[in-house]
This record gives sequence, structure tokens and C-alpha cells, in this order.
Amino acid sequence: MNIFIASANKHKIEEFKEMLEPLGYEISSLNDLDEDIEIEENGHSFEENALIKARYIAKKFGIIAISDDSGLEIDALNKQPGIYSARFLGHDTSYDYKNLEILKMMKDKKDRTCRFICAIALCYPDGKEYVFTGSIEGTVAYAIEGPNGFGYDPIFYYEPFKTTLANVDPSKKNQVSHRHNALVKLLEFLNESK
Ligand code: ITT
Repeated sequence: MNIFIASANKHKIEEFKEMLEPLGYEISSLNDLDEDIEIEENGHSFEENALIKARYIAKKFGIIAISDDSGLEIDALNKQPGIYSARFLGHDTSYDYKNLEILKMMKDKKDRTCRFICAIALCYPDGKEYVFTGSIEGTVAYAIEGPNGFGYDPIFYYEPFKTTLANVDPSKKNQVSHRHNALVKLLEFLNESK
């Protein structure tokens, strides 16, 4: 079965491929299209933004589409950057800079709890739509650590690994991540509706 992901984020797509290709799914995404598609994410939650992206593609091309809206919630920063994770401090700002700024903002904070959230929407061309969510709990690290992953992974300390998500093999992250947890629910749903 081919799954179209309404995403242009190559890191997310890579993670979806790693998790879904061994199960026999073929993955394509916005990056495989000849045209540039910009979808305005003007929802107020991860779920709403995920639906906006998958719905747009399902309608435009008459295909089944999934999407991923995700981000980092930091409790001591009123759950920022949250749904603005990609746009936080500017869409094109490097994550080295964004992560350093977050460490500065967290300098005197005792509560360092945070979580990654992922909402995956599944939309059908006939208008049926579903959302599956997943999360992973961690703490904001005290320093940037690790070469793997993307985005905020180098500052996301995950206690069971005793290090950041960027400091483990991607396959390890993909067994516990917010994206993995949401994807498991999507796959259960697809299996049940076969
Ligand atoms: P698409 O909308 O095209 O899928 P995007 O990057 O704009 O790509 P989002 O609006 O969902 O996607 O923003 C997600 C941001 O949250 C992402 O750019 C990272 O900054 C952060 N993020 C999400 N999942 C992450 C993960 O597994 N590890 C680290 N950071 C993550």
C-alpha cells in the first residue's frame, strides 16, 4: 500500500520511511511532486493543523493522505514552542540557535519537564477523517548533545536512555518517539478497517 504524507519535512519523512517501509508500505510526500505546495497551518492545535494538511491533499488529488503535525511543549515556558515549534524564532533560523536560546530561557528554571507531541491525520477523498496522537515525556537538557535526529532532539533528555534523543541511534528513537506512538495507533486503525 502506498501512503502519501502531506509533509515536506525531510526528517519526518525519513522517520516515517524507517518505521513503515519494513512493514511493506511505500511512502511518498510533497517532495515527490512537481509543484510546490504551501499549506497554511492556521489551526489552534496539533490535531487541527494535522487535519488541515491531510485534508488539503486528499481533496486536491483525490487520494488518501496522512500528515504529521508535531512539536515540543515545555512546561516552564507555558508550553512553548508548542504548535509554533517550526516557526519559533523564525522558520529559517537554525536549530543550533533555537536550541541555544531555549537553554538560555531555561537557565533558572527548576521544572524542566517537556514533551514532544505528534498528531497524525488520516483523510479520505470522500471526507472521512481521523486523528491519532502520540507523545513522549522528557526534560530539557542542560546542554546540546548528539549528532542524530533533528529539530529539538539535541536538547530533549530522555531518562530511559540517560541522554538526549539526538544522542542515540535513530532506530532507538523511532521505537519510543511521539511519532512512533501516534503511528502505532494509525496502523492499528488501518489493520482493523481492512
Ligand atoms: P510539514 O508541515 O511539512 O510536515 P514542518 O517542519 O513545518 O513540516 P510542523 O509544523 O509539524 O512541521 O513542525 C514540527 C516542528 O517540531 C519541527 O520542525 C521540529 O522543530 C519540531 N519537531 C517535531 N518532531 C520532532 C522530533 O521528532 N524531533 C525534534 N524536533 C521535532
